[in-house]
Amino acid sequence: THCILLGAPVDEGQRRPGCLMGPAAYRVAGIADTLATLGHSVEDRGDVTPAPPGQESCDNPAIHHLPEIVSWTNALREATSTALSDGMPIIMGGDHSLALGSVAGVAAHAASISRPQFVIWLDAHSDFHSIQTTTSGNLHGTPMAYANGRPGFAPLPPFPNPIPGGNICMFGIRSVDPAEYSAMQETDIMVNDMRVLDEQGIAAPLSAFLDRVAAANGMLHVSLDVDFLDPSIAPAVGTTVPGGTTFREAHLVMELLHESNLVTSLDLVELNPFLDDRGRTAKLMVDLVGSLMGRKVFDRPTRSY
Ligand code: DIR
Ligand code: MN
Ligand code: MN
Repeated sequence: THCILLGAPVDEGQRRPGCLMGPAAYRVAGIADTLATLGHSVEDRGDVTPAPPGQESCDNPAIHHLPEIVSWTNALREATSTALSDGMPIIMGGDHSLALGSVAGVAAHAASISRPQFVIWLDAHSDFHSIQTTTSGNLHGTPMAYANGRPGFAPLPPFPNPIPGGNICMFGIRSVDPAEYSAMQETDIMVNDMRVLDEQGIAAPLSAFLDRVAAANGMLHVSLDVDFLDPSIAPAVGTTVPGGTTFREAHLVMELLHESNLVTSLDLVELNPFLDDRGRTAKLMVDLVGSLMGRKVFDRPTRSY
């Protein structure tokens, strides 16, 4: 695979400064070498630069840094769709508001080649607010609703070719606000919250979704939020939620995604290196990228008995 690294040092989608250091941390943690060692070609296109922010406003007074996020969305949509013509974009965040742009970019590209777009959202949160419904005002809590074509996103441009709920699968969910919950009730998004993982494990629900992607010849975008992981193994995130996925569950997700051969783009979001413990969260995220891209080291027999 030709892997295209795009740095997206977005920090304005939440209020805990530090995510802007994420792209640098992934580079220091060896993301390019990890991919090259697995036999992939790697092209680092550097950090995306947004246009200077404009004057956009909205009638929700809680909203934080809207003009900056509009600029990031436009720049990341273009960078991601361009990269997808050349290889597999890996968008190194940056907070999760970057997915307003990256997912718009992949959806626009998929529409241009008449393939359906699918998304797997690995996160403690559903990120299903609109600009109108968010009470925190943090736009990192909105990209999944934007991608699903929900109303309430002016002044962002309309999402290109909204992704139907049936093409969206969430894993790891354990923090959903009331307005997100009621909006999701109107969709057929496959929501695998932690209770589903406790009762059914990773493999069965994930395979059911991947079968749908394969049957539709879909493109699959993976959006990996650091808080998908349990805070005990991934402390470098501003919005820790207890009860996340374990090291082994997370690697299993990545290995199954690799074996499916369906993944066409990836976001790495919410890493806040300022909160990290000697780079361990950055290194874990890079190791997960390794599993997603074909590394197999976890008690996989290399011969049969
Ligand atoms: C909360 C937290 N639902 C909000 N969201 C996220 O502010 O809207 N935290 N995405 O990571
Ligand atoms: Mn998120
Ligand atoms: Mn989250």
